Amino acid sequence: MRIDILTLFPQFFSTLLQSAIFQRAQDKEMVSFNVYNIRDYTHDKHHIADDYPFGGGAGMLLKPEPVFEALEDVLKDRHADEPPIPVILTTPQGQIFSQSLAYQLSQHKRIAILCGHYEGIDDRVREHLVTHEVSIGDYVLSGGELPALVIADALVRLIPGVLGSEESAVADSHSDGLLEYPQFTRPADFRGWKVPEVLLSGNHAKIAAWRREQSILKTAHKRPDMLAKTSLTAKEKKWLAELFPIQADIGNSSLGK
Ligand code: 6GU
Repeated sequence: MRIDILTLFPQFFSTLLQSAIFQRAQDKEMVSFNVYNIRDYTHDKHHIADDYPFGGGAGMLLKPEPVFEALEDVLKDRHADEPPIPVILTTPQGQIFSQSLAYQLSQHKRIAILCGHYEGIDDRVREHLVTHEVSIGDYVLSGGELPALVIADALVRLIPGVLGSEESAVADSHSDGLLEYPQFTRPADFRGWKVPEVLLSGNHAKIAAWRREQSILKTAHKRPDMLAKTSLTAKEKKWLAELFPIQADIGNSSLGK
């Protein structure tokens, strides 16, 4: 997968590029990551990329010309027979990022992420260039760079082969609509706190059943909203309804969709 990032602050991205997962993914050529400075696509002496809003108001807006030129330059080597490349704008007005959107985006060979400008961006960019507007949550950040890093990180770890074992991405919290079950390593007894007996039993079927049960319980406790969108078996629903009579409807996958 190729991820192209367009930003006014390219220095933001060096940390992520140096992380172990990204390094390995790039070394193995499973992902290539390119950062472009929008300011490089200005033509004036001072490389000005923002301007005052028409109609007045506070703040400066990112100008359309350097953004269009930068994206056109980045996307120009796409062949006509290749699928369109998603262009993601990070903005607090976007759809909330989720594991399922991460998964959808990770299916593309290429994506581009345009980092939103903290004060705003000329609306013609959003209208004519951007294919997805994405927010990472209901709070305000100073710019779209951290959201772009969040999105890139979530995508890269979904690319097959990037993580050590494929299993670790599959078992992650959220991947099956449930939170991850509790995990333990040695010692089996730490300060008198013992690891659950079943995990030491060597009985893989029992361990899998325990983990599934723990995932469901943890999700019911911490994120009942997630449980409403996931699929549970009839037996699991009955068991859960006995434990949580008040949420008798949880786990009915038709509800949350
Ligand atoms: Cl994508 N941008 C900004 N500026 N703030 C945010 C956000 C994005 N997502 C949540 N808050």
